[in-house]
Amino acid sequence: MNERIFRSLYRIRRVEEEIARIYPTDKIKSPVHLSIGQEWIAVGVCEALRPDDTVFGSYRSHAYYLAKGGDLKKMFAELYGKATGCAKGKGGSMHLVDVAHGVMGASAVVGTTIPNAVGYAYAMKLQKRKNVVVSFFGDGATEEGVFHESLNFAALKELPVIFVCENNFYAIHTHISRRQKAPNPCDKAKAHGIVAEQIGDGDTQRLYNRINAAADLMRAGGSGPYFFECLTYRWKEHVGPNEDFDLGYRSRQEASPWLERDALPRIECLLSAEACSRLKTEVEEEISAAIRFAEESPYPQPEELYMDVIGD
Ligand SMILES: Cc1ncc(C[n+]2csc(CCOP(=O)(O)OP(=O)(O)O)c2C)c(N)n1
Ligand SMILES: [Mg+2]
Repeated sequence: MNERIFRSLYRIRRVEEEIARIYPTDKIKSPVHLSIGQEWIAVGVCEALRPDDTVFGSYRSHAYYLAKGGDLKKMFAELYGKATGCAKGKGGSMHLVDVAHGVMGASAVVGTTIPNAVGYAYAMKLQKRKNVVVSFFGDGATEEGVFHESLNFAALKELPVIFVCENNFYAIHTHISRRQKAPNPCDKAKAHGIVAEQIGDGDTQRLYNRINAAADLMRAGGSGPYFFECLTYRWKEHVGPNEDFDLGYRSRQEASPWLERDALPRIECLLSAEACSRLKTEVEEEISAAIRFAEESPYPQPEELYMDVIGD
């Protein structure tokens, strides 16, 4: 298990570092919201899911797309705006999708995929399927009205959905304490009658165990939903490949304890040197091949502009 978790964490970290490296060349044609520092949440959750379980999430999408099994070549091609991308090069980083692997699509509009996940879980329940649905969202999404409507409905109908709040304390540049009088996501879930639990930063194994237990209970016919608040920190700027400590809304001093708790070395030290180096080599080769695939792929044809568009 530790090898799987390390591989997934390392893969996401390295993919996003490569995105940050390539970004200034303008080959990547979409804005990118990096999750460096927060990857452990997607990994801890998705490692506990089955291939036919589904995830819904926000524009900060790379980590859960990859952790759930999304195709890496199609992801890089999507970022490059190429026809071989997972959304045919028309969606970019904020609209990653891989339905075959249970990644049901990201959205740039804060909070919107929470009701999508709940609706999907309602369908699962009506069809008596044993699958679990996960909804990933940030602390900012807990300020949306649709968050509360969705939690209420999921609780009322006892749906097999796991809400995962990635609480990095910021919505763009504004700290949660300046946005909310009662800034505790778990309290909001409990107010809707949902079992809620907070997980400390970088505790991948604990998160994995807790998601596993919740998913097992729901598959065995127990009622959902469940709510997990994961404490975390965004290392890079809100959108883009750089740091942003020069902006003044947060300090390097505030960030440093979070950086010290990084999940990656915490799991790496549990593996043998041989296993680490083998896994790293495999991942690096896969990433190089995916970037090559994106670079060599064609752009969409002009006719593609009017395809997949809802209209008369
Ligand atoms: C409905 C809506 N309102 C406002 C925005 C502008 N916006 C984009 S990202 C963001 C911050 C969201 O913060 P959070 O949910 O905590 O996610 P994080 O970026 O921290 O992962 C906001 C307000 C938006 N995209 N959609
Ligand atoms: Mg946030």
